[in-house]
Amino acid sequence: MQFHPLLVAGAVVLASLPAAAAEHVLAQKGKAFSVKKLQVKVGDTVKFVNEDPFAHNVFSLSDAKSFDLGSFGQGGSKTVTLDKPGTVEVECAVHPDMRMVIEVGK
Ligand SMILES: [Cu+2]
Repeated sequence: MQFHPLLVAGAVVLASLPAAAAEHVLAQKGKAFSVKKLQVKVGDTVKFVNEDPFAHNVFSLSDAKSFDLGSFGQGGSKTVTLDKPGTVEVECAVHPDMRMVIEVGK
């Protein structure tokens, strides 16, 4: 039995597609992040949501992901895409005690 070349090519493309990226929601509430540690995969996004009645400025200087979301107030949200594997240490420029870690796996 012979396989049609186009069918074989299609199967290869389907098999190599990455899994759908997930969105993780991470709240800032009571001058703290809702979780201290988050496990994600490369390509996933993390949505930072401010539930405090004052502003936060979430940032990271990590090699795996360096970003600065700027100051955003209550109800505001910013989304970050984790595009490299590694450890991302997340901090808040307004509240030095606010810290959490995102582990980005392959
Ligand atoms: Cu803060």
